[in-house]
Amino acid sequence: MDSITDNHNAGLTDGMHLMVDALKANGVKTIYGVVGIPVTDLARHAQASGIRYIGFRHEQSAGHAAAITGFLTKKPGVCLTVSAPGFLNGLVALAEATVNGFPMIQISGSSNRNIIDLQQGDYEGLDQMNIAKPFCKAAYRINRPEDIAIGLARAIRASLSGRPGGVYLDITTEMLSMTMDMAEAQASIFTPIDPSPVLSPSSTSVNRALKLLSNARKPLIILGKGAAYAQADEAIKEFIEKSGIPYLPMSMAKGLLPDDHPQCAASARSLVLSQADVVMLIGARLNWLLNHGKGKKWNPDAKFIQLDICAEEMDSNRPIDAPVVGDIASSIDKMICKMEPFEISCSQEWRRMIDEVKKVNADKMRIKLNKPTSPMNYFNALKVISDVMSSHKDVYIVNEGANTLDNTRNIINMYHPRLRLDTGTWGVMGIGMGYSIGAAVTSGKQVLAIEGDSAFGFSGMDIETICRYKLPVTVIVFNNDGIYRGDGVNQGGGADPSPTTLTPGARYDRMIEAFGGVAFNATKTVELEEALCAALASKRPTLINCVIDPSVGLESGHIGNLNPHSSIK
Ligand code: ADP
Ligand code: TZD
Ligand code: MG
Repeated sequence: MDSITDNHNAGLTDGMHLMVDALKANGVKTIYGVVGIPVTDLARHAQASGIRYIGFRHEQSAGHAAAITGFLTKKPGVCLTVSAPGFLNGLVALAEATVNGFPMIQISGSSNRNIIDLQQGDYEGLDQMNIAKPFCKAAYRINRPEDIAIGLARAIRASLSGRPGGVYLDITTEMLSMTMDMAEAQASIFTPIDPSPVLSPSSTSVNRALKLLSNARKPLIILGKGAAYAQADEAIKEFIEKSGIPYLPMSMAKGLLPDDHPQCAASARSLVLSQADVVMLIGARLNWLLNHGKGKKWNPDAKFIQLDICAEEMDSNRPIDAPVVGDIASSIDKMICKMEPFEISCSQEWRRMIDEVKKVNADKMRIKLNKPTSPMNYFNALKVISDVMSSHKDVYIVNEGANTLDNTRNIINMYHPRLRLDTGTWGVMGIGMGYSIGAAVTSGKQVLAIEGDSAFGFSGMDIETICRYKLPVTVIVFNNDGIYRGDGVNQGGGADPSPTTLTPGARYDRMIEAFGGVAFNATKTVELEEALCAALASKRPTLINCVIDPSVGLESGHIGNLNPHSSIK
């Protein structure tokens, strides 16, 4: 008989059991993590209690899986890590979730407080809660089992309310084994009421916004991933269609309305940014991704309306003429209700201008997509993928890299909300396998990850996780032998490869064979098409090594202008 059973027999429970009971009572269905001291038994017990436990090869991927679960479900995804290094590995994902506005909770085991606080050198000893604080929305430590329910409620509420984000929850080794009366413990469990309360904007702010919009000659709506997160899809569509205003989807808002919608201005981006006179941002920040709303890409006289739940976001980069602070569902509903007397519409002339540019750009793109090359380039490879995916519109697309990211975003149309998951606000590498696993586990649907060869390397080992859990994930590695390109030169003339060079001719497909997955090596478009069709039909874990010309990528993809320009060469 083990000590846990002993405790149960004595009418006692302990911190570890109570933590699992509280998670379960709060509707946590999945925990993503890596086990070790002091949380191995917690994961075992979670699994025994009916919570799905997905064990990863690296905590960063587990954290990304939790973050994307939060984005997709509007409930915090949960990631479990061990102390010190495990905690630190997960912290990158927690910080990214916070920057992206995705609700997640990183629960980490930690060492004994008395040793930590006197810096006496415990096993994996680190003052984790204080380290986590600057990287997340909130950080809490639970020191006693009787505080578990409150600690978890605080974490859930902090992750979901206002602008969502990452929360750190520290559970100490000693707390996990402290005992408590079973009946009292059960009575302490509760679920927080209304953790992400409706925030209705003031009528004054809505009227101000509608008035501004009614005076616009060249209005534009920009949809961001906050709009996607809000799940107000029908209302957003209604407002856009009733108003007739063209819209630009930010990367993860693609598909909120289908990319082939007549009002979509994605392929006339430069025109609409440089000419729009009133811009309405819905769940999108004026950060670097929109050139901070100023500079030569923008009409200097443009006026801005911003719909956001976060009041302090207003005026962060430039003055906002009509701030509408509220949750997007309430804000859009109110705008629809009040729009009629304002006679919001869009001039045919503005729409025609946009349509003309769209047509010119589509013609230019068609030429690039249809030009055969050997080896393949980004365009003809993505043409194949785009054609195949047009009959698999409900498949998630996970996407990272530089050229691989930018070209995929432009070429692969999305038709449904929240199916495109990518590098997000920081534009970082490493989300690939974590987001793929999180999306597959949460939705039960198929995922296609389109990965640069460098990008894939950041989380590639977790293809073992994909194979172990038999997830319907296909990974295409755009293998151009390097970061941006594979033809870099060592400028010192030595034998070492250049800083951007990766192993030439690497066979990433062989990696998945080690774990029982399906492997393809595609050197021609016809091989790529066959491989992708087979992968989607089989739903088995598959990796396609897609050989791309090493000499066709752009330095930093479409953001080469952000590289510092050294005056000394
Ligand atoms: P993108 O990168 O797609 O432009 P951002 O991440 O910059 O989008 O912006 C998302 C914005 O959406 C954030 O400012 C966030 O506060 C806001 N937001 C998130 N959820 C909601 C919501 N439910 N209601 C209103 N605003 C929201
Ligand atoms: N490290 C992290 C965590 N994030 C980053 N964004 C980078 C490094 C720098 N970086 C980029 O911004 S893109 C990229 C790196 C390393 C990889 C680009 O190469 P790729 O894609 O093979 O993934 P392409 O198709 O060759 O451009
Ligand atoms: Mg590459």
